[in-house]
Amino acid sequence: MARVFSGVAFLFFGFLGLFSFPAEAAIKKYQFDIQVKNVSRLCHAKPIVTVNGRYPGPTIYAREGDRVIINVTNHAQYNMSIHWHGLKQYRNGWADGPAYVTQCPIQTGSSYTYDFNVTGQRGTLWWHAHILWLRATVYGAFVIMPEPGTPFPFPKPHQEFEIVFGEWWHADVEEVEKQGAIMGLPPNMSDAHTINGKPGPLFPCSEKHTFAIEVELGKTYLLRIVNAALNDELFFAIAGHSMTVVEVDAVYTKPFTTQAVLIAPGQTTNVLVQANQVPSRYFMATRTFMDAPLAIDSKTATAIFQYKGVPNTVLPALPQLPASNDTAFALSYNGKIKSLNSAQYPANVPLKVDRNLFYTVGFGKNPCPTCVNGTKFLASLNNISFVMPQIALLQAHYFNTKGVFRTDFPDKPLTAFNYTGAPLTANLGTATGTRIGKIAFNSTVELVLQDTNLLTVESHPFHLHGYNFFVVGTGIGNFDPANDPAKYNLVDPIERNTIGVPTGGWTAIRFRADNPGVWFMHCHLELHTGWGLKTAFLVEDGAGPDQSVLPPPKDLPPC
Ligand SMILES: *[C@@H]1O[C@H](CO)[C@@H](O)[C@H](O)[C@H]1NC(C)=O
Ligand SMILES: *[C@@H]1O[C@H](CO)[C@@H](O)[C@H](O)[C@H]1NC(C)=O
Ligand SMILES: *[C@@H]1O[C@H](CO)[C@@H](O)[C@H](O)[C@H]1NC(C)=O
Ligand SMILES: *[C@@H]1O[C@H](CO)[C@@H](O)[C@H](O)[C@H]1NC(C)=O
Ligand SMILES: *[C@@H]1O[C@H](CO)[C@@H](O)[C@H](O)[C@H]1NC(C)=O
Ligand SMILES: *[C@@H]1O[C@H](CO)[C@@H](O)[C@H](O)[C@H]1NC(C)=O
Ligand SMILES: *[C@@H]1O[C@H](CO)[C@@H](O)[C@H](O)[C@H]1NC(C)=O
Ligand SMILES: *[C@@H]1O[C@H](CO)[C@@H](O)[C@H](O)[C@H]1NC(C)=O
Ligand SMILES: *[C@@H]1O[C@H](CO)[C@@H](O)[C@H](O)[C@H]1NC(C)=O
Ligand SMILES: *[C@@H]1O[C@H](CO)[C@@H](O)[C@H](O)[C@H]1NC(C)=O
Ligand SMILES: [Cu+2]
Repeated sequence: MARVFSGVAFLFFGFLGLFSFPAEAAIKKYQFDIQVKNVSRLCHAKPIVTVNGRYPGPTIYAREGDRVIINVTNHAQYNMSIHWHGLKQYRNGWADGPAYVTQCPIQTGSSYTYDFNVTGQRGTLWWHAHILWLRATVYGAFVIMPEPGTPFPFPKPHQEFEIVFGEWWHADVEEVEKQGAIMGLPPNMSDAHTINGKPGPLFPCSEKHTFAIEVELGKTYLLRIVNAALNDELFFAIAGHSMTVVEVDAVYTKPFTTQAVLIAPGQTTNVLVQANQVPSRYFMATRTFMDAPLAIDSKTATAIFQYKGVPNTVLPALPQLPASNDTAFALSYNGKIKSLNSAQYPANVPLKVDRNLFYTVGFGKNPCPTCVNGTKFLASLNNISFVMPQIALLQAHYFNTKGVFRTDFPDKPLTAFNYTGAPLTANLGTATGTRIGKIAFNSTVELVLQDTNLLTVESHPFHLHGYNFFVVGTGIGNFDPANDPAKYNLVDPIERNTIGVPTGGWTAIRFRADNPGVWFMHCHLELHTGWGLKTAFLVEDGAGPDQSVLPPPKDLPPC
């Protein structure tokens, strides 16, 4: 099958220039050299951490059933690890990547080989650095084609494009993060949003840095959209064109047509676009969605959707994006996303729940004598702000090393309160600890994530490693255990790996804990993760021969 790529940075080791997939499941090998490169996007060049000198990094192409082997060699000054976001890594947390959760970081000058099978998944996922804020520049798409001979459950597109959103800072991102930590305040916002690493012409000195795709009248295109931004949920639209959503987080959806897509950090969305308008140049644009009472970041990144034969002198028009605070659009859009739930791709929602979990999401302020105001912001689940260990949790679990973590994370808050009631300014102190929940192998789990008004309500995209989950319910206000479960969708809820907890609301997810290991769960807003909005699940081994964590690879980085 011939595929045509446009402008997107990629490096396909071993298959360079030859984009035909073998008919059989295969081994796909990649070399990732983490290296610093001087890059210019706005008015100044600056050194950034990259993979193979690319920004964004190379796209990984695999087929369902393939084995993927990626040798990551770290030439940068930071110790680093890479996460393959959304890949399930059955029994193989060693290849998942979050630093100090499943592995210690790959030290400067060292290599680590991520070796995993892509099983039972097809669609768009992505990869990113999983330590500090380094994912600001270290990220790329991960495309999984269906098995040979298996078509998409939607019309075959003429061509595909990856559309990856990011954030760009003028300053060194690690300095920005460090300054925030020292002051105990949110670090500076990014200076630009980007589409495939390019901000587009609405930013100063950015004219040269505009991503464009060329389309032909009458043809249909598949856009594989990834939100790799650190802190912003984003709207996306194409002037004059509607989009049909067909997949999210590598799970097929019931197709629906929309003028705009909403995508949270960590999420992916595949849309079909028909080039059926007057041939011209049209802007594709992305801008922040933020409906909490906080500063709105109104930066708009643009790229160009250009019909073949139209000269570059034609000025494109901007699409109409929903208002930055359009809660109604967000709720309606998310409500439309449902699993395809066909015979071939069923939604196997757990109907019986073995373990009920209820986690509140909150902000707090703890004393910090060295900080500007004597306090620093924290974020917590069930009032526990997670403290990163010095040894990876999975290693400590596998080798039974004591004292690294506790498995007493509470199943529900110690004290119930009016979670989303009037702004809570009392009780803002937050407990801290390396505490995780222990889950029996193959048990079914329901987790309700409840936003609170501790300091402020805000929406939080939660990401679970090692699993997809079903989003069985969501609502505004406080979860009502007596009445809300009756309204759950247990038939065709969407299955995904990252889901927004709405501002001042709740989301209920279900999954079957059939993947043993230690799996990170965190808000995918890097700001909040850094403040401790994270924990992990220790899923115990099963009794069967193929139900335990695999032995670690020999080159697992030392701590
Ligand atoms: C990066 O490029 C800028 C502008 O060309 C230059 O001033 C700066 O010295 C370069 N930095 C490095 C580390 O090469
Ligand atoms: C990984 O790449 C590094 C640098 O090229 C090389 O030295 C090392 O041997 C490779 N490791 C494996 C397992 O191929
Ligand atoms: C990288 O890790 C090693 C071993 O833990 C440590 O000695 C070193 O300071 C770390 N480097 C950085 C830049 O944090
Ligand atoms: C991947 O699949 C191959 C072939 O079935 C198997 O030998 C190997 O152990 C698998 N690797 C992992 C990490 O599960
Ligand atoms: C953050 O922004 C402030 C105000 O513009 C600036 O003074 C400071 O240098 C910035 N911090 C970093 C790390 O760039
Ligand atoms: C959204 O923001 C606009 C101005 O930016 C404001 O007029 C409007 O009241 C806001 N809507 C809501 C629902 O907060
Ligand atoms: C310190 O607190 C005061 C009062 O809450 C606030 O106005 C000020 O902005 C804070 N300082 C900083 C640097 O945020
Ligand atoms: C929670 O707070 C909201 C807003 O103040 C209020 O409307 C609601 O009645 C409260 N709920 C309970 C159960 O107290
Ligand atoms: C959170 O824990 C801290 C420290 O134990 C306590 O002071 C605070 O009241 C708790 N807050 C809530 C909302 O439970
Ligand atoms: C988990 O439990 C389900 C339902 O009892 C069963 O069908 C499935 O085979 C079990 N999976 C494993 C890996 O044991
Ligand atoms: Cu992640």
